Amino acid sequence: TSDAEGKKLVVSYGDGSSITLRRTGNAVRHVFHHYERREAMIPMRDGIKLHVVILTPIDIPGPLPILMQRTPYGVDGASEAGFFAGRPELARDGYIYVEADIRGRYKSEGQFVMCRPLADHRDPKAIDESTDTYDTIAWLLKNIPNNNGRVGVLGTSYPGFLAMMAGIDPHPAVKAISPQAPMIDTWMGDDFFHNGAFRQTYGYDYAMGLESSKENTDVSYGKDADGKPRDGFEYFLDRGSFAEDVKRSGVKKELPTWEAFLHHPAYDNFWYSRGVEHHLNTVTVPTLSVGGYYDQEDMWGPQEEYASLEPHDTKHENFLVLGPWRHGSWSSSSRHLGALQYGEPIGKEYRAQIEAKFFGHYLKDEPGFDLEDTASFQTGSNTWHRYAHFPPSESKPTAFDLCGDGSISVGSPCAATGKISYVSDPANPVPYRHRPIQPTYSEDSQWFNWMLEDQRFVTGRKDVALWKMPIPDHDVTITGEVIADIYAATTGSDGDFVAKLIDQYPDDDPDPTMRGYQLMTNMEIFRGRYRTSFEHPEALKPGAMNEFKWSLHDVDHVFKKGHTILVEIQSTWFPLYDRNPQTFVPNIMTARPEDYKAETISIIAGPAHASKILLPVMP
Ligand code: PG9
Repeated sequence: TSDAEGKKLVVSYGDGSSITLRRTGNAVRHVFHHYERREAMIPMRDGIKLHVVILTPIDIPGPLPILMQRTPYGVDGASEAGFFAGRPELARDGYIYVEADIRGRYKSEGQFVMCRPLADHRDPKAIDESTDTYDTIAWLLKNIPNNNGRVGVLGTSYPGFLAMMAGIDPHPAVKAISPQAPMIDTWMGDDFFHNGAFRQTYGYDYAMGLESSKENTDVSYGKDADGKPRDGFEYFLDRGSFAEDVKRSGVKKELPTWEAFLHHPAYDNFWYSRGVEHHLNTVTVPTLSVGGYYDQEDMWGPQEEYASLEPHDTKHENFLVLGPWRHGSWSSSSRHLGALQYGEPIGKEYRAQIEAKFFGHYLKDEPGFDLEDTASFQTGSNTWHRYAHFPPSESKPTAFDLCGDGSISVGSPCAATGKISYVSDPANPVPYRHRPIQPTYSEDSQWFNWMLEDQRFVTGRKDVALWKMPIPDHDVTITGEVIADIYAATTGSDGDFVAKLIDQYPDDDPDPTMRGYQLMTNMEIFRGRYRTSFEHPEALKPGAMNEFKWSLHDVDHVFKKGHTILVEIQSTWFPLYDRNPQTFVPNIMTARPEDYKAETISIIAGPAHASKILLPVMP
């Protein structure tokens, strides 16, 4: 409702509460309180000054806690409307809000280092994102009047990683952190590599966007002969290796992260030192990790973070929320993601029932936070579930054997043994989504929802092996980690394996848009050369059978009666991942055109070597 002049707008919520928005000039400011905005340059322990924007509500008596977000993406335009747009529940509750430019970005001084590794904190002069957070908080507590001495840190993605950094050797005022889609290890499973396979488009685009200047830079693949934006599939196929991408990019200056990709293709100390999971055993700050099952960038990070914190969580203050979200989409109140329908606004439910109450509890002693450990929105059944631990103890890893005739066998060995073979040709790789492919963050990009693409666009290709299991008479619920355990041989001396678990909807599904839809629930790649060590890759022996075992990460899904479980294995996923030449070379980043060869891959079906997918089946 609004008042007579339309200057005051009252928004009433179903739960009896309401907020007031005021109109200034012609615009209704989407604010819940009146804020004073100020900026500051805060000196760090090494003398470098970092820029912050501070928003203090002036219509709440206080004292109030501080809620902080640190970011590489620029805070200059930060306003109450901007920050709180995606978090109206926190806005309504009233906090002193601080947004900070990290070292070397936008208005902050110093040198930006991508995913800066932790320094040795015994050295009082050493700096990193953890010490910068510490020094910022020490200054804020002294300089913001009427704060209550408690600080919460939250953020999504790069800021999620920074929120985690706030919890490592934290300032004592840090009482709660919420790393949301944090990148935890960009070589193992987040933005830049997965199990050693290089995320070619993302690595190229993101480093160019962030390191070309202090502010974000747009990336373009140029135009084709008709003047249309060039298809990224062709752009990267034409160039070949990543070294050629760099050479032909037109970028004159050396981008540190491109250099890192070129010179550190394996999991050496460069990447190990950036792996946050190696530093989580001393964290005691209450932590709410949030992740999306369909997060196209940092799906692995929150799962790994929770799992690494869990063994040391003696006070039971390590919490996890998982849902079928893409990167950060819990800030939306949508009832669907692509073709996937939730039926309810699950982002809003998470924010109101969990996020706002988590910070209310730890920063203001408010009642209402009742999450024991994990909340997950289960797909298929479209229901929220709460678990005392993730995965829940009732879920049992169950072998779904991949048989020689394309069937799947559970509980007894495959009747049809043998193998399924396909030829994988790096000159004709399997696209990871419909073409044309635009730069990651460009206007027409479909990057955000590729994990939900109907896989019918590649199922049926000769280089995609397929297994099927109809579910005739009862639902199958899987909650926990999915693992691929494959025995395979290749005629080459290197190779990639991509495993995809798919829920195929029936042809008579009540929702016409979902008839026959092939929805991936889990998917992951493994680069063969890292079979025995991520640090020291080794050639595969042509023709020899080897076991390849890798995680397809967490799931919470019901395959409904009448649906079909599909498993697909393929050896290219382009240009999301660079092509494996299938000939062992010391560094794939610099592979020559003649190294790329078509090879035959065979997936073995028992009896002694049963290739399988392990599914966490619930009773
Ligand atoms: N996914 C982005 C990112 C995080 C960390 C490292 C590199 C990229 C982001 O959305 O911030």
